[in-house]
Amino acid sequence: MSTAWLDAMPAFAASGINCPDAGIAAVSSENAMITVHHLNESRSQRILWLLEELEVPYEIKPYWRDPRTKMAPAELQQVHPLGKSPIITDDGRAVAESGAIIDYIIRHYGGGRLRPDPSSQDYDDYVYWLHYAEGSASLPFVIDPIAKSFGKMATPLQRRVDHELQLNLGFIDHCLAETDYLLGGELTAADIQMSFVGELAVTFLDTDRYSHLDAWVTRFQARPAYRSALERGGSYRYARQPAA
Ligand SMILES: N[C@@H](CCC(=O)N[C@@H](CS)C(=O)NCC(=O)O)C(=O)O
Repeated sequence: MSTAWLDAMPAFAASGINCPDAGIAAVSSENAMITVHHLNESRSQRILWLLEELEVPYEIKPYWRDPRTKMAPAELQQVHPLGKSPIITDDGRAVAESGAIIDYIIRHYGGGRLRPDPSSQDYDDYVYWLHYAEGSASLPFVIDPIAKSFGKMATPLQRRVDHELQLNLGFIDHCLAETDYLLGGELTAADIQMSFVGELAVTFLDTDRYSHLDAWVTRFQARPAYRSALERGGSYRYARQPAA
């Protein structure tokens, strides 16, 4: 495959990244502690939560969205060419993409915690949720505000988005009907990966019809590790106040 397009993109060229390494790039590192490249009000909050649950030491390098465009600063492209958050750096490598980061942290630092036994059927479900969160469930939430910004012109698209939102939220709600967490009675990293979808739902939509999902968000947001991550990460509009 031609890589001529790389030359046109300085951040890509500088990183030396090619496709097989696209999510995991070599970086220089002087300290061994995990650094979370954390964008305010973003998906990277869940990585802080995971590290708090595991009690793994980490440091935060904060980045701030442009107040007008809401985009991440260009500086984040120095860490990974796509410049999206979350990214972690650890042991001389940058790992991007929430699901890949969670999988990496669980494998390297989890010590068997927050995941089912890899030989069990539950593990297949666990991998499903890790992929489903960003591969399918988030997509209608990303398209929804774009469709809305086009107003009436986007009515057919909006109908499709509304259908996808209902389909996915109905599915997640159904999966939580009889258990506290996605894989049963205990929190796993699958809940952490899926948490952003739940938080988008309770923040932007009426979740009366999705009471199990709503209760799950309330439940995980009350966890001490979740609250510690909030304190460390700063302002996060998707966290509800715990009931008094
Ligand atoms: N699927 C990616 C999505 C990454 C992503 O789009 N992150 C958003 C924050 S929630 C971002 O960096 N937005 C700023 C920008 O696009 O400039 C993941 O889960 O890591």
